[in-house]
Amino acid sequence: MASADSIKREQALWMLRRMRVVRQLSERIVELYPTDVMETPVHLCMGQEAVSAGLCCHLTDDDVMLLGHRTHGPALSKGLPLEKLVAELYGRTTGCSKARGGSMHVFDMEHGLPGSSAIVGGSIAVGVGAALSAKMRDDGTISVSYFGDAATNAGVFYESLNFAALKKLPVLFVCENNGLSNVMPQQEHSAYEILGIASQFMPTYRADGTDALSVFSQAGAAVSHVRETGRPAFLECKTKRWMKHQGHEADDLDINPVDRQKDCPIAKLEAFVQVSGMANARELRAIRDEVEQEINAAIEFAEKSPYPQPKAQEV
Ligand SMILES: Cc1ncc(C[n+]2csc(CCOP(=O)(O)OP(=O)(O)O)c2C)c(N)n1
Ligand SMILES: [Mg+2]
Repeated sequence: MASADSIKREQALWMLRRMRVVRQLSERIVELYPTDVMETPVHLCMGQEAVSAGLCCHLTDDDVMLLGHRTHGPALSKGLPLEKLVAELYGRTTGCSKARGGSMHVFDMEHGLPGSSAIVGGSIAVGVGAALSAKMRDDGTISVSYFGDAATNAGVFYESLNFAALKKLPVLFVCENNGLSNVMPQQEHSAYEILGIASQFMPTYRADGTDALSVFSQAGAAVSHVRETGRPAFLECKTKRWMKHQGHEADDLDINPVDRQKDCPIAKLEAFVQVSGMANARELRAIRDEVEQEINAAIEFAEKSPYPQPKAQEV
C-alpha cells in the first residue's frame, strides 16, 4: 500500500476527487463513445490518473501546463471545468475550444492551460517558451511541459532540455511514461533511459505513476526546485495504460498486462486514506456519488449546447 510522510487530508482527498473525475468520465466515455455522440478521437487516461493528480496538487492557476494528445487527465487535474471538456468532446460551442479542437486541443487560460498538441512532442518547446516568459515577468510562476515517453524521441525534446538548462528557465518537464507509443513498447522506440538523458541537463526525479502519493512526493520536490531556484527539473512517472491507445476499448497487448486491482491508483489512495483515518468508506462513496452527479450535469450541459454554425468567425 502507498504511504506518504507529509501529506495533509485535504491534499489526499483533492487528489482522490480529481482522479475519480478522470476515471468516472472515462468510464462514461466507454459507454457513450460507440453511440457516436462525441465528435472527436479520444485518448483515455484510465490507469494513469495519479500522475497529473499528484503533480497538479503543487501547481496554481497561474502556473501554465502544456499538454500532448492525451489531455483529459492533466487538463481536468489542472482545473479545466468538466462541462467545458465534455462539451468539447460533443463538438459544441460551449466547449473549452469552442468545438474547434476536440479532445486533443484544449485551452483554458483561466486555469493555466494555454494549449495542447496532437503532434507528438509538439508542445514541449512551447512550455519552455512559457518559462522564458515567466522568467522575464519575474512573477514566481512556473511552466510544465507534459508529454509521453515517445515524445522523447523527437529532436525538439533535446533542444528544449538544452535551452531550458542553458538559459536557466523555470520549467518542469514531466514524462508520463506508460511504456508505449501506440502499440510499440518503449524498448523498441528508444535506445536510452529517459532520465539518463535528462540528468545531463538538470536534476531528475522518478515516481511510481500508479501511486498518487509517490507522485505527490516527487512532484512536490521537483516543483519546489523549479520554484525556488528558477531552474529546470525533470520528473518521470512510470505508469500503465489500461485502454487501447485511442478509443473506448480495453487494451489487449501481451506486452502491457494490467492487473486492475493491483495497478489501480484510485484503489491505492482509497486504501491509504482509510487506513490513515483521513476518510471512511461512507465518505469515499459520497465522493464517488458526487462525481457521478457532476458528470451527469456536464453531459446534460453538453447535450443542450449548440453546435457551431458554419459561418461563425468569432475565435
Ligand atoms: C510527430 C508525430 N509522429 C507520430 C504521430 C502518431 N502518434 C500519435 S500518438 C503516438 C504515440 C505517442 O506515444 P507517447 O508520446 O508515449 O504518448 P502516449 O500516447 O503513450 O500517452 C503516435 C506515434 C504523431 N501524432 N505525431
Ligand atoms: Mg507512451
